Amino acid sequence: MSKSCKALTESDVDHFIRRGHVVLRDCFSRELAADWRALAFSRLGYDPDDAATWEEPRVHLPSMNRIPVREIAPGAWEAICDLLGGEDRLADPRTSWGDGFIINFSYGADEVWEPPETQREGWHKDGDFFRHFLDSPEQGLLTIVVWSDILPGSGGTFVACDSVKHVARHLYENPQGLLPSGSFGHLVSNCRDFAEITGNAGDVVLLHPFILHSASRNPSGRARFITNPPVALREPMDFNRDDTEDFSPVERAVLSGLGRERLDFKPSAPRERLVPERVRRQQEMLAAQKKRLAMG
Ligand SMILES: O=C(O)CCC(=O)C(=O)O
Ligand SMILES: [Fe+2]
Repeated sequence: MSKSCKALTESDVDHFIRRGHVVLRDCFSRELAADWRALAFSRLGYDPDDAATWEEPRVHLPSMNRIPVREIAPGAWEAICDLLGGEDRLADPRTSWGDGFIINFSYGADEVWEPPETQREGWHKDGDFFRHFLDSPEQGLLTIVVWSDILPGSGGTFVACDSVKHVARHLYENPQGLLPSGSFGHLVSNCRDFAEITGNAGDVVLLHPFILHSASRNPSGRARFITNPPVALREPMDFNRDDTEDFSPVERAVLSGLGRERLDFKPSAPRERLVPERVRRQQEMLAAQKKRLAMG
């Protein structure tokens, strides 16, 4: 067992360890979601009521506005701290969420919609900005913040709930670290337990950082808004804590996936920050959008 949680029940934590995620409903204001969605349409120069103006099928916006998670969604913040072993293990107590939306307007709408079990493309582990090790601190948790109502078959993220152990084994076997792109997606062929993230604006899904996931096709005609902010740890994960009760649920899931009670893991190469092409593109996008808004 781990130390007691503030927000999550024992059954939430069990679910997180077995299926790599926990869904929290009604965590933040639907008004904030509506305001930031409306601003996103203005930033893009798209008409929210006319899908013919939605030029790109899929957009990943830079953030223009940010608010600390503890202010937007205090309950979700406590749950995040629970899964990481307490607030003092987080890199930044003022970790924020912003309006850097991943908008799925109509991705793959001209192809046949497939369920997660059979969709083969797009599976990945998040974290395009660092070299990945078993204990990496940069992406302590993956979150899906739901900013619009998402019905089934409408672009909700696909999740491979049983991917944590496969990713953990792959990272354990590669102590020199792995580059994010292309290193993990193939592991989805080992997975059998899939979910589609549906829900309402205001919901938050907290996922293990080793969860493989993929964008899905959206033939619904409704724009789907999420953000995917990482939560960084202050220190690398520790699979060899003196007291086993001090393991966070995220660490416990890794140990359970490896079939170990504890593990003295040491990376065999230096940690490395990467600057993804995405960041440069988003800086350009932000400058262009500020100009468009200023012109009214
Ligand atoms: O759009 C989605 O549903 C998933 C996006 C995603 O996983 C990503 O951009 O890393
Ligand atoms: Fe992702």
